[in-house]
Amino acid sequence: MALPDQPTVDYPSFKLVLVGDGGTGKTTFVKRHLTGEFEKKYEPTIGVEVHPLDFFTNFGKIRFYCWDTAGQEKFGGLRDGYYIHGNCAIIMFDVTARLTYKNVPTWHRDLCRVCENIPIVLCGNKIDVKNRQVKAKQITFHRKKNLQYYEISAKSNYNFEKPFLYLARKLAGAPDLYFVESPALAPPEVQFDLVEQLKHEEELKTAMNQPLPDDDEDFTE
Ligand SMILES: Nc1nc2c(ncn2[C@@H]2O[C@H](COP(=O)(O)OP(=O)(O)OP(=O)(O)O)[C@@H](O)[C@H]2O)c(=O)[nH]1
Ligand SMILES: [Mg+2]
Repeated sequence: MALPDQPTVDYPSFKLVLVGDGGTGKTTFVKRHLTGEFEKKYEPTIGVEVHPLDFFTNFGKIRFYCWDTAGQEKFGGLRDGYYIHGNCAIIMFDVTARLTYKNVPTWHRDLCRVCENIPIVLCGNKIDVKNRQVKAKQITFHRKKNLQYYEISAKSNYNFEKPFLYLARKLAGAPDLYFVESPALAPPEVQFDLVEQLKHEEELKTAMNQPLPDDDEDFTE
C-alpha cells in the first residue's frame, strides 16, 4: 500500500506494519536496508516514516512498505490509520528488557483488531547483548497465536532477512519462494558470540516441544 504521493511500482507491494515498545530497535532495523533508508517518506499527519524495502525473489521483485512510527506509541495506542490496510506485520520486543516482551500481547491485540488474519512475525531483537533478560524458553507467545518467531540483532544484521522471507512466502502463497540476491545492508555495528546464540536457537527448538504454560502470568521475574 503506497502513500498518496509515492509512485506505485509494477511489481507486488505490501504494507508492513512495524510495532513494538519504544526503544526495541524498530527504526534501527528498517534502516539497515540501505535502499529503503534512502527512499523513505515521512507522513506527518500520522507521524510515520515509510521505508520501501525491495527484495529479489525467484518469483521476481517484491516490495514491503515498512511503516515505522516516530515513537508516539509512548502516548497511548497507535491510530487506526496506521494499521489500516496492513498486509503483514512485525511485532518487535527487546530481549534485554522484560517489559517489552510483556507488552507483546497488547500490540498483537491492537494490531489484530484492525488487521484480521494477516501474517505476523514476532522478533526478539538485540540478541548481541550479553546477559539477555528474556530467555529463549520463556518466549511462548508466538506458539499460542500461531506467529513465526525469530531472534534478531539489528545492529549485527543477524537474521535480518528471515522475517521478510517468511512474510513474502505467506503473502505469495509460495513456500518455495527464496531470495536470489541479498539487499544492500549497512555494515554490522556489533559483534556477538555466535556459538552462544546457536545454543539459544537450540533452546528455542526444545521449548517448542514442551507444553504451553496456561497463561501469560507465567512470565514473571
Ligand atoms: N545492542 C543493540 N542495540 C540496538 C539494536 N537495535 C537497536 N539498538 C539500540 O536501541 C536503541 C533504540 O533503537 P530504535 O531503533 O530507536 O528503537 P525504536 O523501536 O525505533 O524506538 P521508538 O522509535 O522510540 O519506538 C538505540 O540506541 C539503538 O542503537 C541491536 O540489535 N543491538
Ligand atoms: Mg523508532
